[in-house]
Amino acid sequence: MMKGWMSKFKAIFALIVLALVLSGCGKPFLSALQPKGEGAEMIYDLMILSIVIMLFVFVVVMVIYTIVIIKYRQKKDDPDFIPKQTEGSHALETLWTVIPIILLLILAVPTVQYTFALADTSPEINEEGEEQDSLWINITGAQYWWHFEYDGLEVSTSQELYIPTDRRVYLSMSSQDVIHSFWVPAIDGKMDVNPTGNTNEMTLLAKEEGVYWGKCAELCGPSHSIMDFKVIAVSPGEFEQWVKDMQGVTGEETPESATAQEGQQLFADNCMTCHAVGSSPNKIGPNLTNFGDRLKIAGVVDYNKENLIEWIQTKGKEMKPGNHMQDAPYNLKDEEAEKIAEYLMGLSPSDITPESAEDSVYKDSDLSSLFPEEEAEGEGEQSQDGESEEGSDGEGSSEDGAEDENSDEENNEE
Ligand code: HEC
Ligand SMILES: [Cu+2]
Repeated sequence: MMKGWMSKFKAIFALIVLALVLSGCGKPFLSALQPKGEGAEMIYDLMILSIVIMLFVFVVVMVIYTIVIIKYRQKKDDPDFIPKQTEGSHALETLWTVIPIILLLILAVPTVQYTFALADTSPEINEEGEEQDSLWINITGAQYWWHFEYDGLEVSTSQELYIPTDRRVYLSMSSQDVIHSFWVPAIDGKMDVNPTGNTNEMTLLAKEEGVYWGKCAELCGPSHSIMDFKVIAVSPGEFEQWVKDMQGVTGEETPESATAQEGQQLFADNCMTCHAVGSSPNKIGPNLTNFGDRLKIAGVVDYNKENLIEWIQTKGKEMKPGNHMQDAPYNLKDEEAEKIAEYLMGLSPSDITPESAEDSVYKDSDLSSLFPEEEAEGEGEQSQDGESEEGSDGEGSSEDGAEDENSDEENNEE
C-alpha cells in the first residue's frame, strides 16, 4: 500500500520537474512555437490543427468512457445484470470507421498542400505576371560551421546569415564533409545538407527584423550540439547597403592601428590557408570578412578579445571539441595572437550589424539563459529565466536590466 503511494508520488514529482524544465524552452529567437517566418507559420498552423483534432478525439473518448463506467457499473441490487451487447453493430462499425477517415482527411489536405508549397523554389511572379529575380544563397555546412555565398553578388560570409525581411530568399545547400541539417526554428523547417554532390533547395522568408538562432539538427560529430549559427533579418534597404559594403572588401585594406596592421600580416602568414577576408569560395575555415560584427566566436563562444585569443591559441580544442582548426600547424606567441585578435575584431566593413535588426527578438540575456551552467546555477535558474522571458515583452525590462549590462538593447526592443 505504502509502496504504491510512493511510486505515484515519484511519477507526479517527475512530471512537475519535467514541466518546469520544459517551461525554459521556447525562446522567441529559437522557437517553432513563436513563428516569425512564412515556413514556420505554416508548420505552426499544422501543429495547432493536429493538436485540436487530437484534443477533440481525446475529449470525446474520455466523455464516453466516463459515462460508460458510471452507467454500466455493477448494480448492488442486480449484480448479474448484463447490458445489451453491441458486438457486430453495423451502425457503430461504420461510424467509427468513417469519423477517423474524415479527421485524417482534414489533416491530410492542408499538410500535403503546405508540404508542396514549402518545397516550391520556383521564382516569384509579380502582379504583371513577370518572373522576379530570385536572391540565391549557396550554403555549405561543415564541421561545425556554415558558409554563405550570395550567388552572383560576390559576397561571402560565414556563421551569420544576413537576409532582407519580407523577401523570399532561395537557398541552395550542400555539405563539405558529413550530413548536417540547417534549422532556424523561428523562420522555417529543417533541411538536410548532403556531402554526396546533390544540392537541396529551400526558401526562407522572415517577416520581422531580428536575430534568429539556428541549430544543426543532424548529429554530425562531437561539437554537433554547439554547431550554432544566426540568421539576421534586416530591412530590404539595410540589406542592400550591407551587400554594397561587403562587395567592396578585398582583404587588402590597411587597418588603422599599427597593432592591427601587424595582426593583418600575421594573419596572412598563419591563417589564410583556411580562412579568407573578402569574397571567396568556400574554404576549410569560416570566411571572416565581417568578423568584427559577429555576435559569437565560432557560433557559441562569447565575443570578446580574451576569448578570441584563447580560441586562436588553443585552436578551439576545448571550446569546440573536434573542430578542424586543430589541424592548423601554426605556433604563435600570446602577443602575436593578440595582434591578430585586434585585426580580426576591426573587420567591420558595414554599419549594418546585428543591432540593425531593430525590433530584434534577440537579447543577450535570452542567449545566455540557454547556457545556465555559465550562470553557475541549475534547474531553478532555468525556470526563473522562463518567467523573466515572458515578462520581458512588457514589464520585465527593469528587472532584466539589473541583471545584465545589455539593458540598452533590451529597451530598443519596445
Ligand atoms: C587548418 C585550417 C585552419 C587554420 C590554419 C586556421 N583556422 Fe581558424 N578555423 C578553422 C575552422 C575549420 C574553423 C571553424 C571551427 C568551428 O566552428 O567548428 C575556424 C574558426 C576560426 C574562428 C571563428 C570564426 C567565426 O566565424 O566565428 C576564428 C576567429 C579563427 N578560426 C581564427 C583563426 C586564426 C587567427 C588563425 C591563424 C592564426 C586560424 N584561424 C587558422 C580552420 C583553420
Ligand atoms: Cu552539423
